[in-house]
Amino acid sequence: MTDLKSAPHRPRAGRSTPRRSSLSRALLALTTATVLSAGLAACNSSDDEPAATDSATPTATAETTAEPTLTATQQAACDGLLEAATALLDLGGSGEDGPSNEELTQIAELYRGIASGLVGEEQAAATAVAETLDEVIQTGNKLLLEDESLLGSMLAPAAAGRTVCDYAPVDFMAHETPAASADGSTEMAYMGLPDTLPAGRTSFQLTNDGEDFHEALVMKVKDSYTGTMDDLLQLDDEAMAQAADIVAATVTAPGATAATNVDLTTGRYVVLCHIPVMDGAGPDAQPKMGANGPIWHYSVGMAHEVTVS
Ligand SMILES: [Cu+2]
Repeated sequence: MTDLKSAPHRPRAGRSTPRRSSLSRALLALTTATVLSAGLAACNSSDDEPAATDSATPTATAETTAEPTLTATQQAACDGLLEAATALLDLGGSGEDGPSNEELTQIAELYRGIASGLVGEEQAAATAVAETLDEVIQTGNKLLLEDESLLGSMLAPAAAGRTVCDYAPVDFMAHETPAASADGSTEMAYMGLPDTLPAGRTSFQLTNDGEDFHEALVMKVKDSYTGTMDDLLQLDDEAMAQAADIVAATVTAPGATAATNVDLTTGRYVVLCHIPVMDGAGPDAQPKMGANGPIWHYSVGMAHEVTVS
């Protein structure tokens, strides 16, 4: 198993800025979030077949007429899932010591609201998030924030986005292709992500059929940024954070599936995987380094632009 927790990609540049960029926070969260993937894999029973590519066609078209009949608490939970889409990143912390008690209280309240509108495993997961954050607030033990079961619980309720909230489903896959190149590098790509999507509440579901962890950071490109996606991917983290905002994020272990929900608005989006390519395998593997630092999955193909209209 790839132990990214020990990988030296925690951002340090953020210290020089008063507020950490959302991208830096994403990276911080992912150093812990990837650890949770082992727990997610355990939660996904082996009879969970990865989605076939022909089912990856988004069915996001004729959703406007029939509003689902939801109770008030269900509707509140569905609204909460959109907010929770970036809560994982917020745990990375907005200060040197991680998230403040005020921030933790907000996230706990968010998950309490989600829990009250859901049932079953998704409700239990949301309740577990709120209880764990309460404990962190009471004890000050922020190590609990790195517990893989907490992070798994934070992602699990997102599945209700399509089953309860009826958000338009978009299924895609993280795929690795062993390259023919002499250095044995791997090419990576998302399969099944469309080039265009209609605006509206959308449930992204990522299935990982590779051997490494993969994530989906859904980034809304700012109107002020006019470069191409390839231009964007050349930017360093700070510059990328100036060009685009992370609006949703999820992460999956090999063989697992994870969801995230976002209310898409008109404009350009880039979905990318900001996990480093590892040099070798096993617990001692280190990120493969390029001329400008670690080589990210998005640099070897795991990025896709989606235009929302
Ligand atoms: Cu990846």
